[in-house]
Amino acid sequence: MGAMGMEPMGHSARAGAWRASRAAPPWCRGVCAALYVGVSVFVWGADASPPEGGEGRAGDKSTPPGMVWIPGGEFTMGGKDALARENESPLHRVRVDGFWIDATEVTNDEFRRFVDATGYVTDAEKPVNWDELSKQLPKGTPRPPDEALRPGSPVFSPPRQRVDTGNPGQWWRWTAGASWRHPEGPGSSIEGKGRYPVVHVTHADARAYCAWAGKRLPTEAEWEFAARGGLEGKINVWGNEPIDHTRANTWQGEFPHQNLKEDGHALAAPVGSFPPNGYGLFDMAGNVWEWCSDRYRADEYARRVQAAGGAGVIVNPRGPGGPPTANDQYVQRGGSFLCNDSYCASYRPSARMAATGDTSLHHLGFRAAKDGPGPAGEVESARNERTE
Ligand SMILES: [Ca+2]
Repeated sequence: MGAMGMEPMGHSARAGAWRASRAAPPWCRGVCAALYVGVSVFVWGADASPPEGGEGRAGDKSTPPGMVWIPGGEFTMGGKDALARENESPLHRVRVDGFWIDATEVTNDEFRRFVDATGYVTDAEKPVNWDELSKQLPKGTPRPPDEALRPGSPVFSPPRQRVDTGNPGQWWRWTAGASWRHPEGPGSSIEGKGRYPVVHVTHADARAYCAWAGKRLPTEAEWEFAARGGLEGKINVWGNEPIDHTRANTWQGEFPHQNLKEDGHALAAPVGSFPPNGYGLFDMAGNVWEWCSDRYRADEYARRVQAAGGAGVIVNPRGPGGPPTANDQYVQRGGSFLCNDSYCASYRPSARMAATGDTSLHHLGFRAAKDGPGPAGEVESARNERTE
């Protein structure tokens, strides 16, 4: 699901999916169009100039606004519960240094401040330069329809009746004009939604915001450690009790045609609408997916354990190294308002998802992190051994 936040899109990058499907499958119409936007990611990067004073700037001895200090510690990373996927194995011990992390997903209000201050234009708001993009696609790749080259992003568009959940194209619609300002497409807006999580942001967009704010994206290990809230080896961020509508904003009913909205939210919810975890972090389960800094590999855990000689504690893992490429996928965590046990139980803290960095989606946002020192000049703490 990577890109689509659903299983069937699996971990295939949009660009990868496109390349692999010269004869585009039905889902590719619209969804694949999103991949075209990707290349424009590289337009920004270079001229990104972090501001003198961004959100979250604070004296070293104070708490950055909206952030929570996560004391360094050790934990078991990965999952092997009944809903766990292969990419969550093997379980392995990880230690992370202390770090700050946003208590909530970055909101529309916060992102707007960044855009107002910098004039930043997100990738979903940029038209696609086909001449440039075609250089990165197989020779002979046909030019997509003009519609697919207009600025836009995929929007969740539920079918009216039961469908095969193996085909995300049945509920994702490439929507020209969809962006963080217009989450459901033209005609929708974020007026009155300042406290909703920003969505339709690519990995580059998220990094640009972080740079402006004097922050960074969390690593995948930091994210999972923070999500666990001090609990060790639990299935969910609240413990081992199964999910219900009071815990997180996910999907109740039969996905994707029947949304019972028992949790009160058909799509995203204002951040902080559900109880926080043990560290005081909100929406670490559900609501919107959150980008992490790591590049993604399904077998990353096996590789890192092997590299460590099969034993010991992995310290501050940062994901696969090597020179980045346009096809790299980046980790997403936390699941979204579309998660449902029948389909995608990714609200679990160990669940891993990924998409190419050029991906923007209706249910994909982020939260930021920041290095220490912590509240008492703390860089890292003793082990975190709180149990439920
Ligand atoms: Ca919901």
